[in-house]
Amino acid sequence: AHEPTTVTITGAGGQIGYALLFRIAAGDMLGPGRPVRLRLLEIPQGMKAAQGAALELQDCAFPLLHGVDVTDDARTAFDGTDIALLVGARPRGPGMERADLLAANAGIFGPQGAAINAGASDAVRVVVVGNPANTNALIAAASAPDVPADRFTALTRLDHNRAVGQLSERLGVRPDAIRGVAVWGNHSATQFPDVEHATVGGVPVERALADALGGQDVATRWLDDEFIPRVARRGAEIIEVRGSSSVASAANAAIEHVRDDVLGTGDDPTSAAVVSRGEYGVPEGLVCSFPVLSDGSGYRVVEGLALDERARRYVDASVAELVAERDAVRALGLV
Ligand code: NAX
Repeated sequence: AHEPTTVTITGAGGQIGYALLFRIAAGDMLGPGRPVRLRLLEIPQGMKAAQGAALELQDCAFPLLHGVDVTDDARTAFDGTDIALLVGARPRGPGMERADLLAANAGIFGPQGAAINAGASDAVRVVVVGNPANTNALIAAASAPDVPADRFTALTRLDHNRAVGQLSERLGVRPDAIRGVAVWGNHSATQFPDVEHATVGGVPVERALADALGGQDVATRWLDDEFIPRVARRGAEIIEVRGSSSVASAANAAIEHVRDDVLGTGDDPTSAAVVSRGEYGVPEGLVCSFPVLSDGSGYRVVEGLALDERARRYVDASVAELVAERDAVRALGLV
């Protein structure tokens, strides 16, 4: 039998927190054989919501749940933690400039990185969900000098799943027939959801699209003018239609991100933002989304894929945005 895994969730009193907690406690993230201990971190204003969720967790009587602690102290929340999901973040307020947003979030992710550095388990894995996710992860990693940087990742699995969902609908196939989709770059409107190496039922997606849509040119136009913008702006579409941001789909993606990181992807790549080691010419140290595999010991970038000129343009544009964000937090002395 496994010892309980300690899982810390920040922003646990928020919307995504509420969608995450019950699924993690039910075993959806680490599997049916792994008990969990939950640590819920909130700010004072969010404590009641987190405490209420803790009461409801008790009322589920989940057999895998070995305890829930609610705290507004980061050191307590991350003490001995094995897996940290950093969800709570400062949203962009009216009139807030990008530098203000980055600085406000550095004020959250810097101290949380330091608390992880001080007390987390030696094997800790961290995923940042709160936006701007990539740069928040960069700041957290920079604030945790004793933790290997590759333990810090940021969530682009929702973008990945959105891309698979769009292809599945367009091609009239089940999502699990599609493999090899990759999301590159920043979790933002500049991201590049890439199908160049993707297959559907073993056939290249680009060929299947050309067959379905009536030619290579039509397929490329659909990718450039409909697919990529729709995936990249899906968050805004959800807000328009639902009247509220993505919650259950974001929680689902975070659970799949951690599950695949910890239990392994098998030979089916997914997408995650990881600390670049210079792969594909992405500057070292940036937290950038790539196609990744994990054998259970953490995500590694899938190397050696050919990027044509069109793909290179998309990747470069999103990486340029990541560089600008990094330079902005550097200029503020935050990394
Ligand atoms: P909510 O506003 O519902 O919840 C956020 C919670 O975080 C609040 O309860 C707040 O009190 C808490 N919080 C704020 N600062 C904190 C701190 N320093 N320590 C601990 N808790 C703190 O937002 P929600 O809808 O749950 O979204 C959370 C974050 O996820 C946002 O930053 C959002 O932009 C981001 N998202 C990221 C996605 C991704 O794919 N990477 C997709 C979904 C989502 O948009």
